[in-house]
Amino acid sequence: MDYFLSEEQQMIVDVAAQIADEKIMPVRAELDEKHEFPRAILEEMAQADLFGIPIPEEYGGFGGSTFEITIALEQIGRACIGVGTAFAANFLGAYPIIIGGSEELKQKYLPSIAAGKKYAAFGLTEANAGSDASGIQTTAVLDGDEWVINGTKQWITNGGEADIYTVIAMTDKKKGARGASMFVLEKGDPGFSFGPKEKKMGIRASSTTELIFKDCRIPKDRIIGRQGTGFITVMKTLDSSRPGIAALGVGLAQGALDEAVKYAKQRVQFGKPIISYQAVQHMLADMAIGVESARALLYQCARYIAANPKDMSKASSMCKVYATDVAMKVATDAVQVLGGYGYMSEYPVEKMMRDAKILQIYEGTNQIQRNVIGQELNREYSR
Ligand code: COS
Repeated sequence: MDYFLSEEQQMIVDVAAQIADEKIMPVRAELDEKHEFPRAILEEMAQADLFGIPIPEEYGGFGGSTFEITIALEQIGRACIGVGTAFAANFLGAYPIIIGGSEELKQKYLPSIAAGKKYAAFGLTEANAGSDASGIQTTAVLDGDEWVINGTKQWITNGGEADIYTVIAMTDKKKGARGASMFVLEKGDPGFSFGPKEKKMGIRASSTTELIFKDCRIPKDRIIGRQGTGFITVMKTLDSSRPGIAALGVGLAQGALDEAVKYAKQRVQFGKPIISYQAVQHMLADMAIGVESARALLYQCARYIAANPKDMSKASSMCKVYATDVAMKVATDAVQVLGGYGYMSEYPVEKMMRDAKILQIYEGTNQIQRNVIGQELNREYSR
């Protein structure tokens, strides 16, 4: 399929694809096995200017839209969504500053993220606040010229590895969602520590830890935007980042399809390569339809969001749900095509199937995405 990419966009695809094929694929199994953070690969990506894609030009970035970051993440996801998650989490961490940060915060933090010199992370989830994002318990209280933060964030991607953390805390519990505010935390702030690295089913190259705040003190001007705007900033951040998760899904599904076709062409049973049997061909055909339809929806949503940044929720949730459900199905079917070999870690589809599951869970479960789409439909049809 031809998606009519500009010369610049094709260049992004080529650069990301080269890193995926040459730097990530040869080491992805080892990173997974050792639960190893892919610092060397992220450094290669920084050298190739991929970190700057969604950061505005005035802060050292490339000023790309959702579409440009989407096509880069798709290529990285084709090789390994563990590495893709560690990479994408930087943008999730940077979006709150881009969306609501003061000029000073933007100048201070965005150039180093754009250069890949400092990694970023996003702190929303807590033990009792997952889908119910406004149920957070972490608090921030102003004491003179400092905010004092107390609480624990859970399952934070890039935890411990990142230098810059955008974190939401309640500044006025009585006001519910309207009483939350966002802050920039730095690794090394007094009272800020990390829990141990979580052991996960998949995406093991990415680091996941708790963020622990015990009377953590930060300067007053580290608040992002006005007090009370934190929840809206979080919602806008997730609207901005979810197409990136869809892109990791399309990439993973493409990678799984590639492996399944390659295997079906060389695996001989009953005297013929198994790709010559209709039962296998139909599975591969359905996988290919899934990948291409997910990509078409993702590209269209990403282009729509780029042109209509104030109306991104529904498009963002739609591509996230669809592409990640496709990724799970295609990865599962790829394991089936490879049969017993597919179940062994010797072939990459075993890891792809383990990895795919998180796509349906993180950055808002696919059930929450359907809620968002349903609520938008309700609003549209009430006008
Ligand atoms: N953009 C801008 N504003 C938004 C918004 C969006 N996408 N979504 C909600 N808001 C606003 C609402 O308009 C409302 O504003 P008012 O106070 O002015 O009315 C406010 O935010 C609260 O919205 P709502 O009542 O819909 O919030 P809920 O608590 O019901 O939660 C969902 C809504 C479920 C959609 C939200 O909690 C969510 O996205 N949960 C999933 C969180 C998630 O993705 N977690 C995983 C994190 S991994 S990084």
